[in-house]
Amino acid sequence: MKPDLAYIALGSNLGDPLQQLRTAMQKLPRLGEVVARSSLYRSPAQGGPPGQPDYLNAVVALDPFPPYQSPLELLRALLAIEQEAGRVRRIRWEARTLDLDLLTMGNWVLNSPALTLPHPRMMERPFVLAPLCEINPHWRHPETGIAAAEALAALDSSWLERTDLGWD
Ligand code: PH2
Ligand code: MG
Ligand code: MG
Repeated sequence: MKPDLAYIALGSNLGDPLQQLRTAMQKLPRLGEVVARSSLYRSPAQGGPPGQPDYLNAVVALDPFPPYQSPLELLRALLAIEQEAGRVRRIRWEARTLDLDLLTMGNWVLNSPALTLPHPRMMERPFVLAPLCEINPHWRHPETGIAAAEALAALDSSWLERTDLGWD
């Protein structure tokens, strides 16, 4: 695969999560070519307020168009798509209509107030690592060299279900 692909995690657990993720997937081609997309995964909400609905999660690989080849520009565009889905930000890790997280972009390592790359919690999250491994089993963290598959194997992911829900 091309080296400067962006990997984006999609999540939703409010409203109609399947429809939210499908709509987001229809919008991502505004930002670049979607070169891979994982299955849809279901899991209980990890962290945040109790009693939340289950999440649907997925990961896509995007080859960004020139205006979005800077991580901060791509992030801005992802946040705009969240806004279109009516995303409300009040409490950390509360239920949300749409979460679009920029996981990694090429070998970018970034520690700015607006964005940390790679995503600081991605290596601890089976709902990110399993779909990432599905689309690129060879992906490695650019700083630590740890492969997504190794990180996933070291975690309990028994609570994560790969669904047979379709994107269309
Ligand atoms: N996202 C969070 C917090 N907890 N749990 C699941 N299962 N899936 C998520 O996408 C998720 C979460 C913060 O973004
Ligand atoms: Mg998130
Ligand atoms: Mg987010």
